[in-house]
Amino acid sequence: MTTAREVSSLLVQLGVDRSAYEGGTLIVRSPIDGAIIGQLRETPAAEVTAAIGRAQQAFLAWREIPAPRRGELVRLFGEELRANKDALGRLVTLEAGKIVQEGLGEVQEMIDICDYAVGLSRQLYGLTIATERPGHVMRETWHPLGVVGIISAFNFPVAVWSWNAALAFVCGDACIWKPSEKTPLTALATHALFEKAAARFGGVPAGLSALIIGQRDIGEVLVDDPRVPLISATGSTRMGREVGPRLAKRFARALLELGGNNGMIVCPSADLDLAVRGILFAAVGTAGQRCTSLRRLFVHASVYDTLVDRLKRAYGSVPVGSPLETGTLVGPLIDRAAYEMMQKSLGAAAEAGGKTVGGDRVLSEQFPDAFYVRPALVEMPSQVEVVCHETFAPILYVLRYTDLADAIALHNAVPQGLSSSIFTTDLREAETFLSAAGSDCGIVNVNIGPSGAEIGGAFGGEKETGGGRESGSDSWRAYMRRATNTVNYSRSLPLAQGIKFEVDA
Ligand code: UN1
Repeated sequence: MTTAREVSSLLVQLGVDRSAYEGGTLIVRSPIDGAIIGQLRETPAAEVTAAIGRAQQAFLAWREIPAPRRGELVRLFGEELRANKDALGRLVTLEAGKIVQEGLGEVQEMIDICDYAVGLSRQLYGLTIATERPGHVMRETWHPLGVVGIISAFNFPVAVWSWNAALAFVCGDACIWKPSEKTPLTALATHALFEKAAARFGGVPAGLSALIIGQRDIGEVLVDDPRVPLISATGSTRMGREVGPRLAKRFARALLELGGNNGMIVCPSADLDLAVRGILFAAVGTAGQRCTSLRRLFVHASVYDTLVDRLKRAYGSVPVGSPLETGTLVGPLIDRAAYEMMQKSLGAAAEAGGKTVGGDRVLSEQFPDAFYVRPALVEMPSQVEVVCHETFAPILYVLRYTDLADAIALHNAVPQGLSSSIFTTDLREAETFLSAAGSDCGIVNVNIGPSGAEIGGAFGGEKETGGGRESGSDSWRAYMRRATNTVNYSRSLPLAQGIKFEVDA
């Protein structure tokens, strides 16, 4: 079956109407073979504005529904995802190019966050705080926030929306989703499943969740609308630099998940078998197109030759090919532009003295319109400029170190701060890396690569990564507004700070 035929049959199976992806102006190609797999109708700006209006109305009703009941909607959505995991996972593979295992993993991540959000729907709690005044109580309450705009990227085309939306719905918010223009088909399918869940729930206010399809200009309509108090945007630092100031201008909240340039330190005591596996999954998995992909490897001089030789062998033999084939571990890059960026960075690295293994295009005869590459391992003499950039491709820069403090300093000397890891069996080294003086990232791991985070923890990072946190822990607070309440149940009116302010009246 051609990719286009299979995509169409999966979309129909998942409940998407053909009119949504045929005959429109937004052309979508599969990175597997470059074939056109969808022509979507784009949402005009006026319809985006109308959708925001409907979402705002839906929010007013939804916020009154008890949170555990709101959780029921998310539970039903989780059921739809469980029942359709194979189909949606395969569609992720066809549209985003990740291997089937990772397509399925992405849907599993959606199921996991639904389960998490259902539990959370009974745990949206605030604090009770001691007050300085007799006969008073002070507490914090958390209330639904409003319409949440979600802008997602091609590499996690459906999971990122779910991390946001599952929490936002239980928190009492409405959502408007602008998926990447490279991967709108998986968004159509996900939203169709959500609508099935909403129909089973019964009584979901119309417009509680909307999907808008198109380019950056409709994203801007969402970002600039004063009825949208929070924008959660995942993508490049360049995108974040556009979105952040626009939100700041109208004092809206930003939850930004931007670039990563994730590093790993391999210490003398490291278990090298584990390290090789951890490095491989993190650096070449998803063809290096995760924001948590491993891009910089600092190896202690005493294990450098052994580890790098093993990595070179692994890089030479890791199966690259169609992500639909069993056994493939590295699928295609998303498009030609990604391939060209990769080659440009490899050129810059070579000019700076880098020695590269791999990086070349493969399978171009079989797939002339798709971009498969052998992952690149680049031994660098130092952390030059190109190493400090995020190139969204399977390039791993390797640097040698002798002193852990120097390695940590180099590790932190990049503008991004998403994820990081250390491989060591020495408690002192591990704890140093985890300490205040260690990694400056939002995610810091020991004996695990930087990618593949579970949903239970807060996900996000520092510096140019944008500072947002989504998914687990207390990330839900971003989707609610906090009210501090002081209640006086006494018969007098003492003022805070002991202020006397009396009148005879
Ligand atoms: C992303 O690449 O945008 O940690 C997110 C991971 C995934 C999330 C990646 N859970 O690799």
